[in-house]
Amino acid sequence: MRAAILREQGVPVKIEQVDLDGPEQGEVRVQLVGAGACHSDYHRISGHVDFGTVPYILGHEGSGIVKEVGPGVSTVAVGDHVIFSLTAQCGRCRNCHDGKANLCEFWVLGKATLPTGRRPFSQDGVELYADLATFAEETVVPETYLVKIREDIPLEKACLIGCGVMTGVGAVLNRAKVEAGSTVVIIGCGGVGMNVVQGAVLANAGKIIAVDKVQFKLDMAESVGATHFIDASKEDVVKRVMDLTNGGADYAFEVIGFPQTVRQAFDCIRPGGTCVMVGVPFKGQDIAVPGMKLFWDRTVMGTFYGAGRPKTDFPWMLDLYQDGRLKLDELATKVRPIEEFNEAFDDMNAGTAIRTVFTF
Ligand code: PAD
Ligand code: ZN
Repeated sequence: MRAAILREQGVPVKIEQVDLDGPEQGEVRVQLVGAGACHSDYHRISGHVDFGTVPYILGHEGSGIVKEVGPGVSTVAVGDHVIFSLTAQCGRCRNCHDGKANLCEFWVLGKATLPTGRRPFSQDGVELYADLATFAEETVVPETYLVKIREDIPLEKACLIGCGVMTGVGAVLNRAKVEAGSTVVIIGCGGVGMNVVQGAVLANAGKIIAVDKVQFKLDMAESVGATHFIDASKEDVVKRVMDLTNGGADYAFEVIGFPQTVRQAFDCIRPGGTCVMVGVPFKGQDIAVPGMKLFWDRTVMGTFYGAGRPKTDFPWMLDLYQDGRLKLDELATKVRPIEEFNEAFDDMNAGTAIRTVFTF
């Protein structure tokens, strides 16, 4: 079975043959159908985030079909269509009860093993690290990481819900709770930022100001509902936002991962406004804002996974897609076989793709 294995940060990823043990208690084996290339994968590949667990099977955005269930599994069955969630949703811990499933206390992603410490992937008898491992033909995960979905939606599209859509739309609706009529700035309109734009549309925001350095991204942002556009490679972003909003936006979302652009987002908001950091910060970097500006009721907010409650949010998002009110087809700008792995990330860096979906 093929899988994309990161062996060393900064070195191109190879598609290699691996072995996979079957599911044990509470675990499920899933055959992947679609898997999206997210910048969070690239942070690991490039070394932007600390990463000790190699060799590692990459991938966290994905969808597929249940092939086998381990003992005790009750929420999915063989043949079910599923989307992978970045977080467990155990339904029993304090945060799950509190509606904060993204902070489920049984979250293990990042440890690169199953919750039991087991590592089901191996190669020539050597165990490999993995989290959801959606860049593999098949994977084994706890059932708490899977959301069963309706079967009339193509899985190559549905996979985008698992990270980019949940994070972006969720950042607006679940985390920041943007009110109708608000002015919203989105700095960084890639695979996740495009979904912040979509979230702002769903929130009935007023002006939706898209900021990017690539014209293609601004064009795409228009196609999903942004109303104003700033080319950060040519224009003074803060000044333009001040002009467009008469003194500052209500919300500004940073969706790249640089401290300078978080600061730029903060500088775009008015007194009482909220700056939301969606991008994953590079390792060891602090976020600094001027204290006197913060004093005037401004808020700086982080968001992991758009305050996602996967079992609640994925189904309504798919319903909106089916009704034409949430766009997925437009976001999946390229479909590639998993063998074209490195090319997809070249596209990401060149700014020529919103999301590439891998197929197997
Ligand atoms: P992407 O590479 O598709 O999009 C980034 C966008 O930013 C691109 O369109 C770039 O052109 C644009 N950009 C770069 N520099 C600038 C600049 N100076 N000014 C304006 N625009 C610029 O990445 P993505 O959308 O897949 O991910 C974006 C970030 O979100 C990244 O840091 C990723 O790790 C993070 C993320 N966070 C969560 C979470 O839970 N908060 C989840 C998933 C992804
Ligand atoms: Zn992601």
